[in-house]
Amino acid sequence: MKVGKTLQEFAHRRFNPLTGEWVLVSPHRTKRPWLGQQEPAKEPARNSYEPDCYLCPGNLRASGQRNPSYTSTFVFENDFPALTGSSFQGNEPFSNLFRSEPVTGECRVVCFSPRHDLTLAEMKPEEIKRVIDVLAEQTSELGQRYRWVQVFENKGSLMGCSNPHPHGQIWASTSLPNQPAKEEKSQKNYYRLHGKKLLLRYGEEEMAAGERVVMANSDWIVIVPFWAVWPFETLLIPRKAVSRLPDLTNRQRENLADILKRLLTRYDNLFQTSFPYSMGWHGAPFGKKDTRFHWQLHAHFYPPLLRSATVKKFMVGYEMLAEPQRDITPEQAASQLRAQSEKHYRHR
Ligand code: H2U
Ligand code: ZN
Repeated sequence: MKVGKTLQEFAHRRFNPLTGEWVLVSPHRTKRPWLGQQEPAKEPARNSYEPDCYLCPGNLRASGQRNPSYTSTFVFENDFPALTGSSFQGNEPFSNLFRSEPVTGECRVVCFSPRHDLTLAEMKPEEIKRVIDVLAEQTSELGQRYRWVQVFENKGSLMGCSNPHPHGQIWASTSLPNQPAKEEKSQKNYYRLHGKKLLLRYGEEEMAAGERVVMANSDWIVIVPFWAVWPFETLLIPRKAVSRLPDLTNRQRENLADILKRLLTRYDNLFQTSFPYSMGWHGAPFGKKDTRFHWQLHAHFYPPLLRSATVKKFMVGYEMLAEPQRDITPEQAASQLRAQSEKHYRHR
């Protein structure tokens, strides 16, 4: 669906069919003056190896364990896991207003490569493909024991990432967390009503409209979703029905590496900075009930930056107390991302 002129000019709300939540869009406000904080852009030159980094090959971690001299993607058990193999047993005191439940799980850290200075955007497609293969293997292994496997990356100090060595994380849990629980419900309902996956249909409609599409290849599409909350938020979806990372064919993985590299390069070029974000994969939950028919694999990218390498969007005030709000429209954000080169600014 292409938006009419009114949605580019007047305040309105947009609905997110995945979560059932609304976002307030205020395009008329994009010209308001900005007197907020201008943090200085700091882009320290990085070495390919850092003796003090707990993720570099051969180095000591906080736990006292030493990393092997790894030469490609390396996974280890998080030394400070948020989920562990044990929780309480039996019943805690329970009432409608005081509910708790046990949860067990596992947390792992994934070093994308031995190089301390190499983000996914600057890795070779075949190296990114290796990361994808590892994430798929991990998902299928942990999915045998856990209901939900959350693969994510927290990138940049702005997002609270503690170490610049490019890495992702995997948290697996016996319970279905809030966000996937909402998406599970919506995708299941949509499939029941329409006999088709919600995000498959959505991707097709976005391809036809074009105005929110950032890029596509034969297997993947990247969209600034109609209901995006973060200024340059994107949604990455396979163009055919796929439920989980391990279900991707070799060809789809190669094309994923291609589109990831191109997307992340555009992100870096937008404000000429190593673009911070939180991103993560959502695939069909595991367990007894088969969720694969209605669930379409996808990744969300949530970058905090608004108008420069230092000016970010704050989710405060109205967002915390009422609902998310944005000024620039998703259509404007998509067009800005489309205007970026796919050659990385650091290599020009
Ligand atoms: P960030 O991606 O948010 O920076 O977190 C890095 C993770 O690495 C964090 O979950 C783990 C932390 O617990 N970590 C280790 O497992 N071992 C260490 O020696 C330090 C950090
Ligand atoms: Zn390192």
